[in-house]
Amino acid sequence: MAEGLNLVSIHSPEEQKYVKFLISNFDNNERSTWIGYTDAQQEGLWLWSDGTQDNFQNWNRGEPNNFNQPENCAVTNWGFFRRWNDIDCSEKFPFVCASRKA
Ligand SMILES: [Ca+2]
Repeated sequence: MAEGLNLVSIHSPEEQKYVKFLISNFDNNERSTWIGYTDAQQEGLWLWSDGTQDNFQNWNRGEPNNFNQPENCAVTNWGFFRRWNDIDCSEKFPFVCASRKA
């Protein structure tokens, strides 16, 4: 990952809406897209890779389910409701990054 960049973190419905908007600008199909949410350090403890506060979640119903054990990374735009799913980190998806403001 380039210096100063992280996978995007999401902290409110407004930020979720904005990330969805960004994705739709690049992908008319609005396919599943990586966000910076992970429980790789401790199963079930979900944290943002940029170290920001864990104050908002938007999981799809039944997620996170760690179905493929492990599913330690998260995508947004999953399923009919286009919400979050935990999924194997080795899967390939587009991603949204963010940089900190100076
Ligand atoms: Ca899952």
